[in-house]
This record gives sequence, C-alpha cells and structure tokens, in this order.
Amino acid sequence: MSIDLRARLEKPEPFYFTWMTLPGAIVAGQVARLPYEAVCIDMQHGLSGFTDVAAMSPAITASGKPLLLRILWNDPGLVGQALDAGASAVIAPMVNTPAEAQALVKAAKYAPNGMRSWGGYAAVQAAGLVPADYLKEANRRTMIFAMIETEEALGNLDQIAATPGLDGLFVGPNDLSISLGFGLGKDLKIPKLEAAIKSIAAAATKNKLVPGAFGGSPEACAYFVGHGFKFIAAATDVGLMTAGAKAMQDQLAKI
Ligand code: 3PY
Ligand code: MG
Repeated sequence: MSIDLRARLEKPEPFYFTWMTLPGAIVAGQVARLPYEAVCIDMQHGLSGFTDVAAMSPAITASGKPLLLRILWNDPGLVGQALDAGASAVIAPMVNTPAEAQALVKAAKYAPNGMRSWGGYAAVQAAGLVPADYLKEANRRTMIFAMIETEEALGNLDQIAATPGLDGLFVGPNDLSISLGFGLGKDLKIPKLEAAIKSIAAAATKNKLVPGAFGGSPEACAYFVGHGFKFIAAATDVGLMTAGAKAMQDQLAKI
C-alpha cells in the first residue's frame, strides 16, 4: 500500500516526484526506485495510454510510493479512469474557469460530493482495502490538482482556487509562459511571468490548497520552493537519463 499522500503533504518539506514520459512497467518500477517520493505518469504529452498505465500502476505502488497521473484533458471520463487505475492524485491540464474546476472535482468524488462511478478495482488493490472501505476512504485519500497554465486561468484564479473539494493548484510553466506571450518557460524571472507564479502560490495558500509546479531541473525546483511551492515535478525520466549520460560523459572525457 502506498503512503497517505494527503498526510504527507500536510508536512512542510518539499515533495519532489518524477515525471514519466516513457511507457512500460519495468521502466516504471525502476523509476519508482529512484530517490523521489512519487511517480507521475504524463498522459497528456507522454507516450503512455491507459493500457500502459494499468500495467505501470502496480509496478509503482508496489514500491510504496504514490502514483500520480497527469491526465490527457479535464474530461470526467478520464478523471474517473485515472483514479480507477490507482492514482493517488490527478493533475488536470488547462483548468481555465471555475466551472471547469467544479466539473473536475465532481468527476473525482463519489456521492454525495460528486459523481464518480464505481469500478476502480486496481485502485482498491493499490489501496490494500476491501471495496467497502475503499468507497469510504476514496474521497479523502485521492487528491485533485488543477493546472493553472493560461492567461484565462489567471483571470479566474481566485474563483478557481475557492472551488470546494479542490486540493491543489499546479503551475505548467511552459504553457503559462506561452500563453502570456513569452514562448517556452525557460526564464521564470520575466517579471510578468514571475508575478503570475507568485499570485498562484498566494491563491493556493489563501485557500489552503497545496501549491504545485512542474520544475524539471534543480534550478527550477529551487525557484519554485523559493516561491512557496511544495508539490514539485523535479525531473522527467528522459531528463534524468540525459543528465546521467552527460555526467558520465564528462567523467569519461577526463580519462
Ligand atoms: C507546462 O509546463 O505547461 C506543463 O504542462 C508541464 O509539462
Ligand atoms: Mg502544460
């Protein structure tokens, strides 16, 4: 059974996780053994489909670390499917309006809080509970993050952050930077972009939400932690492979 993500995120220490773009249960099991606290499978821009995720989920949760899923789109069917696959948290891209944030929460919660449909057998197994106990626990255990990554979402930030049942906000720095007209989010110090990122942290704190962000490098992680973010995608699988190869190549060049 994986750790209780919600209880862990009540602690002040940053929570760093990996971001998987590659499919495969063996790769997932290996990534889960790296020194990060959880594994997120990216179903929006990564290569994993639902059949891949179904096979990767037990390989990740067997390590005791939570599975997180960035879904393809904020669609109620995809939210339910991600939770049914055993995700402890769903990260939904491009949540731009309060109505979209409400729909996201509604799709993720069993009645009376929402309209999640029953049938999450992989989730029941991953939680190590009998079905009736999973039903009682699921609304509390599973966490929902809305990605704030457009100018439109920034305009609706206070209302999105006030959505009952939402657990966190998650910055997509690339899309946010593109949406604000600055291209890929390489320079997080551009004043308008940095002001937007600060406003997202402030909205999360005001509404007791977990502030999250896609980092992807030690520098970006330091930046986000410095701005009060806690739930951070520290590195992608391909990024770690590339960095490891580069570090070794630098050593080999010295032989
Ligand atoms: C973004 O930066 O836009 C993301 O969605 C993170 O991959
Ligand atoms: Mg994005």
